[in-house]
Amino acid sequence: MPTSPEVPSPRHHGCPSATPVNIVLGVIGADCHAVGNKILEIAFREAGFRVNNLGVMVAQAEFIAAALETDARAMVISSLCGHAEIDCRGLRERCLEAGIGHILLYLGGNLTVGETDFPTVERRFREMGFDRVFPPGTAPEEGIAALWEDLRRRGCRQPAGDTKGPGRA
Ligand code: B12
Repeated sequence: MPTSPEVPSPRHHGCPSATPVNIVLGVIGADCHAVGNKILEIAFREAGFRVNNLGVMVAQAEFIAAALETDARAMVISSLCGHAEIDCRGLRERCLEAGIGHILLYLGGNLTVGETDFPTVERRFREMGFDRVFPPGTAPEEGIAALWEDLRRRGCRQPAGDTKGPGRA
């Protein structure tokens, strides 16, 4: 499965430059590791995103519903417990089915158990349709910089004003 297609879907064709960029954040699957999620929420919000933080133990369908509801440009997904491959399988395809095939998919955390060769891990998740895959312990700032870079390529720019998102917390 390639990464998100070059041709944008009818939705997610870029963002009006004056409005804040919505993202959906969460920890996927049965994973309950909560601390990094809260840190990511604060960091992305302070960086200017409107963060819809779904928290921990989030199903793929919940990510997709939230992305549709908020017209999100990206899903920023964590997986810490080592089950990322199972929990993330089919997500890109489900996004395509839902009409948000062009949404950016970011993934980070402790994605596997006992596998230390990150380039191999990264390749596997890229083949599953993730746009960016981050190794264990990646600082939120690295993800934020990458996201602005990807969004800029799609015609978005960082807004100066409203940074409050529709998140739960
Ligand atoms: C605390 C903890 C727990 C607590 C969680 C409490 C809670 N509600 O949060 C409890 C005790 C419940 C727990 C349970 C389990 N845990 Co635990 N846990 C940890 C521990 C010690 C710390 C996690 C933490 O809070 N880190 C601090 C935060 C700030 O860091 P972070 O989560 O990594 O997130 C940062 C970065 O990774 C990054 N990041 C994260 N996601 C993303 C995404 C993107 C896009 C980007 C850019 C960056 C990014 O930014 C975050 C903020 O700085 C880690 C070991 C460790 N030192 O990391 C193990 C660890 C994650 N747990 C582990 C395991 C195995 C489990 C269990 C399966 C154990 C068991 N057999 O039951 C269960 C799973 C339960 C479940 N359903 O999820 C393993 C995972 C193994 C793996 N993947 O290889 C670890 C690595 C321990 C180990 N070395 O074996 N755990």
